[in-house]
Amino acid sequence: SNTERTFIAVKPDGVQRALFPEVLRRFSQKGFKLVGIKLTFAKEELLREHYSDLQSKPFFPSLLSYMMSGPVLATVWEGKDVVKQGRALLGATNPLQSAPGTIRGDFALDMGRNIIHGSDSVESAEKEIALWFKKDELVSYKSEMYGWIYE
Ligand code: DAT
Ligand code: MG
Repeated sequence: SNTERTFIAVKPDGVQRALFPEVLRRFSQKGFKLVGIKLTFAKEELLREHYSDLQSKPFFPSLLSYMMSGPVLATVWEGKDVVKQGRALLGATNPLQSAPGTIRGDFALDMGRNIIHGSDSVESAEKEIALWFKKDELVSYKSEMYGWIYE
């Protein structure tokens, strides 16, 4: 459906390197609707929940300090197949394996500096949106571009 939602976060390096406008541009121009956005310092407790499936990995401590090294641009996007399409816009987890044309493929080299996060399933998107945003921080509005995006 056209109301599927995903959580996309520009990580601290993406914010500091001024890549966030490029991320917003790519998601917007693909046809997705921005329904939530905020610049925020992620708390350790939130990150432990966000990355709970990775807590036993050796890279977990460095992942947490990376994610707390500066502000994160947290966003929520809505549209057809947005979770899977969003992952395609991001590219592979390892930027060395991300195709040119993807965000990580165009702007990153190291796994621990891969500039952006995207939910990997509709279920994790719902969990992550609830974790990062309060209900009243998400906005409902009619996108004037929808008639030109959807048949
Ligand atoms: P993704 O961010 O593509 O969803 P993930 O959820 O498996 O990937 O891992 C979360 C982040 O953790 C990832 O963006 C970068 C880091 N990471 C994952 N695997 C790693 C590894 N083998 N070595 C170092 N960092 C890793
Ligand atoms: Mg993931």
